[in-house]
This record gives sequence, C-alpha cells and structure tokens, in this order.
Amino acid sequence: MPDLWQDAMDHAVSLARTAGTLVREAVQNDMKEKFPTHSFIGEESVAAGEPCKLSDSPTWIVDPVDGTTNFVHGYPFVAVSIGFAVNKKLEFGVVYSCIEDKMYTARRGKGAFCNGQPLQVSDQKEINQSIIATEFGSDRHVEVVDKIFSSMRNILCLPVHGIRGVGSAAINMCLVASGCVEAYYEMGIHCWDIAAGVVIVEEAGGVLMDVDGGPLDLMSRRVIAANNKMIAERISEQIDACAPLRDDAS
Ligand code: LIP
Repeated sequence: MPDLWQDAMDHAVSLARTAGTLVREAVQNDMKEKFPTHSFIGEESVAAGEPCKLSDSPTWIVDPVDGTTNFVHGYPFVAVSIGFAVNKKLEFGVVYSCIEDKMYTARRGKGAFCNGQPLQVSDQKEINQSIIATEFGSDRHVEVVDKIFSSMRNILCLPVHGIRGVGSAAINMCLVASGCVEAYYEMGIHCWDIAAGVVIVEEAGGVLMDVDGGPLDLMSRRVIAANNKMIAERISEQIDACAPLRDDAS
C-alpha cells in the first residue's frame, strides 16, 4: 500500500530543519558578533559535539525549536527558547511561542511578561483543585516509560483536577507563569528546554524544584515548576524518579 503521507512528513521534517537552522544561525552568529566573549549552549551545537558545560562566563542557553515533534506534525505549540546565565545564575529568559504569537520575557528582579502584560502564577493551594502539566518525553525504554506512567498515575489519583501538556517544556513553563496550570514537571528534558522558562516562572512568583524535592539542577534533566512550594512538594512526593544521563555528563 502506498504511504500517502510520507512525502508530506518528509517535507515537514525538512521545514523544521530549515526553520531550526535559520533561528540557530541567526541567534548564534548574531551573538558571536555582538558578544564575542560569551559562551553558547544549544540543542544543535551539543548535537554537533560541542560541550554542554555551564561555566561562570555569560552563557546563552538556546533551543531554536522547542516542540520539534509538534512542529513536524503541525501541532500548534512551538517555541524559540533563549535563556542567559552569568556565574551559573540565570539572568533573563525569552520564550516566543511562534504559532500563538506570544512573547514571554522575564529579567531577574524585574517581573515576567507576555506580550508586555505582567504574569502572575495561580494562587491555588489545594492540589485537588490544580491542573498539572507534564509530558511523556521521548525516551521509549520500558523502564523509563513505566516510571513516567506510575508518576502520572500517582498524581492523577491524588486526585488533581486534570493533567495537560502542550508538547513543549518552554510553553508548559510559561503556562505555569501565566496561572493557567498550577505546575509542570518532567524527566528527560534538557537545559535548553527549560533555562528561559526558569526565569519566567520565578519572576511570575513561582518556584522551581528537582523531582526529588531538592533544589533545581539545570543540568539534571529533571524539573518541577510550580505556583508555590506546597504544590511542588506534593508533586515531588508522587514522582517515581529516574535519573537520565546529565546534560554535562560528557
Ligand atoms: C521537547 C520538550 C518536551 C519533551 C520532548 C522534547 P524539543 O523538546 O520541550 O517537553 O517532552 O521530549 O524534549 O526536542 O522539541 O526541543
């Protein structure tokens, strides 16, 4: 039987690559010209063999296309995510949700905004009145998938109002900052998926945590972003944690 949609899918993959390359080159070349002493960590640069080590020097942490699978399938949540760290501390974050045309920005100490409007996390304190965002991730090893399902089952049965997920870590974090979901957690993401969102969530009044309840470690590939510590802790108690290979492992 002929594969009707292979041609369309190949075209989408090539479009995603073109768009990703365009954004990556624009960001990377522009930054190299404008800030020649700065460092760069990005999904594509790391895939090309460049190091993924956070040093004290000013560092751009960039995902040109967060939500790549969405993009390939035309699922309308795709973002450009740009975080900026100095002395290993994130100073600002920018997430542009391209299809929705929403520009999320936050600078440490100066608040978080969407298209210029201030953002504030939800004030909900009850987990059973909360919506939690998460993703299934991209790891298909059965032991990892089992942990993802058991964590999700535990959280669903707390119970919570609902579980959602738009397929982009950066946008999920912006939804926490916007107050439409109380929390987002995921295991298996990368530092470039979440760096910008960290500042946006914090500046909207939210908190970040590791899935084990400890402080967030940007390179650990695990995150909880929540409207408050209480909700974050309730989620962390339910997570069957796995430990993906750290971003800075090699
Ligand atoms: C994606 C993340 C998403 C996760 C996917 C993938 P990408 O990033 O934003 O949260 O579930 O597996 O990691 O690969 O589209 O930049």
